Amino acid sequence: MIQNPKRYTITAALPYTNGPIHIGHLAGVYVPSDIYSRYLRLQGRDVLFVCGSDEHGVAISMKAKKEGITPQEVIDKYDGIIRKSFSDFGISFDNYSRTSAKIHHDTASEFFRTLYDKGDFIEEVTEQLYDAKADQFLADRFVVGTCPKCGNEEAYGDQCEKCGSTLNATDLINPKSTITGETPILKSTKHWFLPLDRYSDFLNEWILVGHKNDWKPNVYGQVKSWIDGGLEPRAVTRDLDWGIDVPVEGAEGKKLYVWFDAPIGYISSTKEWALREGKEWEPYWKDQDTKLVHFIGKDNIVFHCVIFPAMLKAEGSYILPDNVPANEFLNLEGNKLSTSKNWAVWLHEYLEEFPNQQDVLRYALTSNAPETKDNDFTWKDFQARNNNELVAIYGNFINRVVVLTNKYYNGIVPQPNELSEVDEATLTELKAYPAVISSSLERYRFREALGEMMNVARLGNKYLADEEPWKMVKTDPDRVQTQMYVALQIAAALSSLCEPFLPFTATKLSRILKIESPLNWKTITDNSDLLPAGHQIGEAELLFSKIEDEEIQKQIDKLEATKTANIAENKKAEPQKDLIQFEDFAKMDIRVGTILEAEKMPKANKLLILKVDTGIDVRTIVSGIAESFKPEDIVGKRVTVLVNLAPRNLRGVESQGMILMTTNAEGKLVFVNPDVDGVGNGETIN
Ligand code: B3M
Ligand code: ZN
Repeated sequence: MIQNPKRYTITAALPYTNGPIHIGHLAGVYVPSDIYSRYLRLQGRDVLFVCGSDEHGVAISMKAKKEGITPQEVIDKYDGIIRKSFSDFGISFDNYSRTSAKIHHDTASEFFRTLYDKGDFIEEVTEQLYDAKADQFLADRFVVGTCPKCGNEEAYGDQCEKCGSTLNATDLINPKSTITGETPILKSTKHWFLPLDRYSDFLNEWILVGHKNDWKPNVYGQVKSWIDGGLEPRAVTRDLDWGIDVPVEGAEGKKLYVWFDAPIGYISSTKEWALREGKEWEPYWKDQDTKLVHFIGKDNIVFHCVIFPAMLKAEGSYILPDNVPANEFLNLEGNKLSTSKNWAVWLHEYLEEFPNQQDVLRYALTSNAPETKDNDFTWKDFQARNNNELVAIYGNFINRVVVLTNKYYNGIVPQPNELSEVDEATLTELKAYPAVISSSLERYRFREALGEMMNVARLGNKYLADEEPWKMVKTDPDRVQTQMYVALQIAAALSSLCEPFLPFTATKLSRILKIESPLNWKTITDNSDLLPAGHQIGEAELLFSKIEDEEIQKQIDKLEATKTANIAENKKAEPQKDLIQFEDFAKMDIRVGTILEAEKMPKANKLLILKVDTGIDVRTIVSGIAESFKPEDIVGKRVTVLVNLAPRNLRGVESQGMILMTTNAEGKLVFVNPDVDGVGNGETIN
């Protein structure tokens, strides 16, 4: 682990521009990387925080085919949406580029060419999966099949999202083309392979020995199992029509594999920034005094800890990542987030529902961040975090300090008198918090750091609750001046200590306290006179507002509707039964009827005893619909009745016929209702 780096290069995984981003992306990658970058800046460190859109790869081509537009139109649409989402949520990239940019094509091509000219690739003709019907090779997401490692039946040709394994398409069991559904054949084709096996010793030494103690266990474990499993050469080119051309002779129709070019996107984004800012890019990628940290989700671990470092090592002039603090996955209301099933909270939609409440989501996601294991986002928890913590602790403290300072002193910070022991202890505890929060952040423990930041607000609340300035303002105004001065120092410290986590709140609070720029955390540690006597603060403004049950129920209902739609969309019709002859059908006597009476069958949860007017007679029919209908709700219901079904004895009651039912998208029983206005009971249906 690098000590006292001169500068930091922080990267966040490049989002594919095949769809918008959701809370899982924020929780897993973008909020933690933004917290870390903002934190470092508040220490006065030299930080470069880069990202960009990942615009090649089969995911883009598939989206284009699905939407009937070109890949360029797909990436332009979603690059714009994603950039806006990041900006809306205060993800403070120093540069956000895109891999379709020329600077990236040039950088990635040059990188490939350097390795090619050094003879680092294996050039080989191999058998690859081919869809004869689509006349296309099947790489990556163009093929799905059963993962040979974990049995996931929806594994892609290059990776299994369930177990994180990185695969070769030919590894898949029972592969199927995602273009035509056909079973692929094998066809020869030439590709260039990165001989990962040659880097096994280097990776062992660098990671399994060198980073055994400072890389997160979930990351170290996945990398170790991958290295211990034996590294093999991996193709870094593809037979595709979308991507970066392979810059060597004899490679017509070949593109760079997206996972070869995408990580190089961090470097091209750095170059783009340097060109714009008139800076040197190379120190951020080649100076040993630079700390390089990759923020990613767990499905990207192997690409960032094995493949990209092997590429950097092969090229020879680059530094290697000091840490890759990958997060696990965030689930939503107990189910895996899914773009394809629309099971997500999309960032652009969140802001429509909760305008200007970015920090509430940042707070809730950090509080539940899947740092060591998959975790679950629920709307109820989101509401509780806002109401019970942000409103009740943070907002309440600030509101009391600002309201009382305006009420007692017209917003002017009062001159403190002699500090009591409690005052001294409180200010000493306050000055320790930058180091406490820093210690968690330096170890990428963002949930823990957030909790410590909130303890500063708790410190303020406790101080005011114990001191109760409002009770002695008339009897001992000198004491109250000191109390309010102490409380104001806590508020000032909070405006900076919260900035990495809640940047919008930090800006608002700084504006209320009239603090020109975020306080450097060293300032908070070194002295407690952050808001000197005589400083004028502004009027009180609510930092957070209570979220009502109705607002949350609306979000929960929205997800339920999505679930229903998914069930309906994914419900596969039962296969057809064996053919019958017309004579068989003619034997059935199906009539229109009306339910006259209904009651529950004693000691039988599912059964109702019905009295049905069939037009022929009024008869008893027992029906298994008690879990879907209350007796009183179905009296008078017009129904379809099979009247010549042989009577059956059900729990001592003779049932003479069958009411026709089916199930709806939620799996609930419903009546097969003939459209029978004006049709009398007894009319035949077949
Ligand atoms: N586009 C993210 C993903 O796998 C991928 C990251 C690239 S970072 C170089 O969804
Ligand atoms: Zn798997």
